Amino acid sequence: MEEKISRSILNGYFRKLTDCLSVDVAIVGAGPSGLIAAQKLAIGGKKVAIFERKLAPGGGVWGGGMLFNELVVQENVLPILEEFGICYESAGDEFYTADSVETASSLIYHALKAGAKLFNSITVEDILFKAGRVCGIVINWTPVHHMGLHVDPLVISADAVLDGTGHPSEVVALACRKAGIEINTPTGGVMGEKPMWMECGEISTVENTKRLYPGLYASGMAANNVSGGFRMGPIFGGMFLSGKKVADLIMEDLL
Ligand code: 48F
Repeated sequence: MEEKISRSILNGYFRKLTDCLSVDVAIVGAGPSGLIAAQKLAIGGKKVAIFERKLAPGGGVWGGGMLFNELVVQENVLPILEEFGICYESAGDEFYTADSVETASSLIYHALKAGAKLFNSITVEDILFKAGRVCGIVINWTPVHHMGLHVDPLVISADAVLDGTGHPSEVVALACRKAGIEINTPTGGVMGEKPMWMECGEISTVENTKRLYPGLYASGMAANNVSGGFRMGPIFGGMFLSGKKVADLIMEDLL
């Protein structure tokens, strides 16, 4: 029995990973914008794989605001909450609250149910860059990074790479640094996030969600960091809309 259990796990995992060695869209980071993008792209028929550094996907959703596990959204994203089966309550004015644990688990559940594949405990450490295009990612086990081991990575080919890594915009930052590319921002590089200003941050998160270079996109706080948007904290409407917007852009580009 012991051998069968171990063999089943290995066969199941390697079937999944082998099938994802080449995908339409590789999403780096399973935060809210990446998970929503994954669900929309998978529903749209794209082959999607998400690579998440941590054991638990969900990014900054779980902790709500300062570990109070509630988050706030605006009226215009209630249809997305309803689509994902997330309960909400009116908080007065134009704001609504949702349980952050329910939100995180529902985003994960629906991305996977739509057909996206998720690989956790994997860190994206580089990009694949050929003939003037970002065409994949370079992956390694997160514990390899934590332990500082000298271990060569594996590579995933992708028609589109989405940086959903949150505040540090790790993928775009390393693409600029290592490939020396000029990206679609006013300075041609990563501009850096501005401080907290909720109204502006919510708007700029969506505005800054765009194709930055052939094959390279950013969503959520990564988009804001790249294009110099404001921070917004525990209000999540902009994140949800950013995930939806980037999925639409990628769908159009990959037609
Ligand atoms: O930061 P994060 O939640 O992404 P987001 O979609 O949402 C931001 C909000 O949660 C919050 C906010 C809301 O108003 O400001 O911060 O922009 O999740 C990013 C995920 O990417 C993973 C990281 O562990 C997290 O789960 N990640 C970061 N770098 C890498 C990575 C990497 N190099 N490889 C793999 N995963």
